Amino acid sequence: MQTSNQHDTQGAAHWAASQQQPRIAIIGAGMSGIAAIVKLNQAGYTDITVYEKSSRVGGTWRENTYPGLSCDIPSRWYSFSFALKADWSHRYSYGHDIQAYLESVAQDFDVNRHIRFNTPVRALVYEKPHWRLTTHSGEEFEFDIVISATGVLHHPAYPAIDGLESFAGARFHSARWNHDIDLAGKRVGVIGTGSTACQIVGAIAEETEELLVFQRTPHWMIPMPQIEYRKTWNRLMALLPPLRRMAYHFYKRIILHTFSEATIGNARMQKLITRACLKHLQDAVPDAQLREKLTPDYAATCKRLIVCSDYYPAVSRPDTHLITDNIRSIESEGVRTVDGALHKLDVLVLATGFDASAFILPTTVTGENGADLEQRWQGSPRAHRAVAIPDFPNFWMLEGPTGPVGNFSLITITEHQVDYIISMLDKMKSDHLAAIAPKRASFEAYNQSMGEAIKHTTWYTGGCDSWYIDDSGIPNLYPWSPLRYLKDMRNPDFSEYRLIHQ
Ligand code: N01
Repeated sequence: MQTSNQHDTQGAAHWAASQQQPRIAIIGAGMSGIAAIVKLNQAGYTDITVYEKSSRVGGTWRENTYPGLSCDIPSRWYSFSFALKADWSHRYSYGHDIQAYLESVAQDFDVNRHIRFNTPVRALVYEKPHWRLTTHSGEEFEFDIVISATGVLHHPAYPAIDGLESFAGARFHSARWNHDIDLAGKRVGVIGTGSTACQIVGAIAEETEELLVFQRTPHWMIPMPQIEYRKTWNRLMALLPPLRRMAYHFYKRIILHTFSEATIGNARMQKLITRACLKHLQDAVPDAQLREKLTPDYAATCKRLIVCSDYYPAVSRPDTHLITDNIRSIESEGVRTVDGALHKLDVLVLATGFDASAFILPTTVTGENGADLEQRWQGSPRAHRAVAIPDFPNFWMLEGPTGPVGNFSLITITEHQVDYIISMLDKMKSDHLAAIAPKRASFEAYNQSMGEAIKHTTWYTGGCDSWYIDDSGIPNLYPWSPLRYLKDMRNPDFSEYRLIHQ
């Protein structure tokens, strides 16, 4: 087994007792991995090795390359607080611009020197007080701290539809876009009408010969107030860093006080969002019959609210067909719906979402006394404050289960989680601790109070089904204001943790 260069293990009990650098492993070099590297370095924790399965940084923004890919959170806020960019081209950036931003931050902060690219991790085993990390190729390394930065939505969910494999044309998931296929002159089918599908449909409708959109459930949608930034405005942003900071906080405040409030029981905000969505539908879709098909029968914000202006005009085109009969099967020629119709297709796009309960899985994670993470979760991932799990000491998660996700910037959440982890490392250092893990009682009390609070959210009461809901049938989300979460991350309560000296 190998160990980090900087660490002298000879005779040392553990890093905090011997006043050495902790050896930190981070799994994943996406947005949260980059945030962790930069902030840990800034806090003086520099012995960091990042294991990245692919050959580039970027995570979800590297993997998703579908037409129309953009971020429905304004970029002035969807940015690292330590690297506010002046020259975004649009208020809502396109995927390639965000990927370029992540790569430039990685370069500016000399992040890549920590990363082992093309090195997926197979297993993590806690061998008190260290973690043994095994890569897919069988190499083994020892670390003091492990941070999972794998993101939430990275395992494509393929629909369980009979005959999926028998389709004779080109078929691919939205997160595995096949750029070799020219859509011009083709009959293209898109299964799904979530955030991803709406961006794709808006982008490809003009190019395809005919576009068939298979909708199982209509989604609520507000328009995206997109603008292209003027060069003079961006020059001003470059000259005045406080202006960038003001813009960051402006969007943060607006979004946290609108969308987030609506989901956690603010009836007024809920009503406003519903009204804005209905007006969008009325304005953008002239055909009353089509409008009816596109009108959801559950509460707005129950599923993730879609922010998109291109979808309704695209489905209103004469060469686009919204199919609302459920899919019975897929055949070599196309999709057969329950009314018996066969919808012939050349290309089939599966915009059917992701497995949102995997997080770091299928990497096997074994904690104290052989505790197995997958068995522990059993399809219903739970964590303490979304970052830690009892019996898994010194194992931290960024964007872990039951955290605040939704219509706001995950970068802000991640940065606060990194700060929280740094507080834990500082505590280990000052108190010479071998390990920290949440107390089972704290974890259970926290999750129980979340379970009660979730009953007041629209995710629970809104009458929909979504990826927010796990195998237990309960939304796997933070049920209070994200602002409360950010505050809690800034003020760790160490009494919730076992502080382990040996
Ligand atoms: O996936 P989804 P997504 N037969 O799970 C349908 C983030 N994101 O990739 O609604 C027929 O939301 C399913 O139908 P239904 C964002 O967090 C962010 O679109 O379940 N249909 C649904 O319509 C988002 O929430 C941005 O009835 C089937 C669709 O597939 C998350 O990614 C942009 C089916 C899946 O929708 C996931 O969005 C894009 C079946 N068997 C995405 N199975 C930003 O801008 C599934 N469906 C930041």
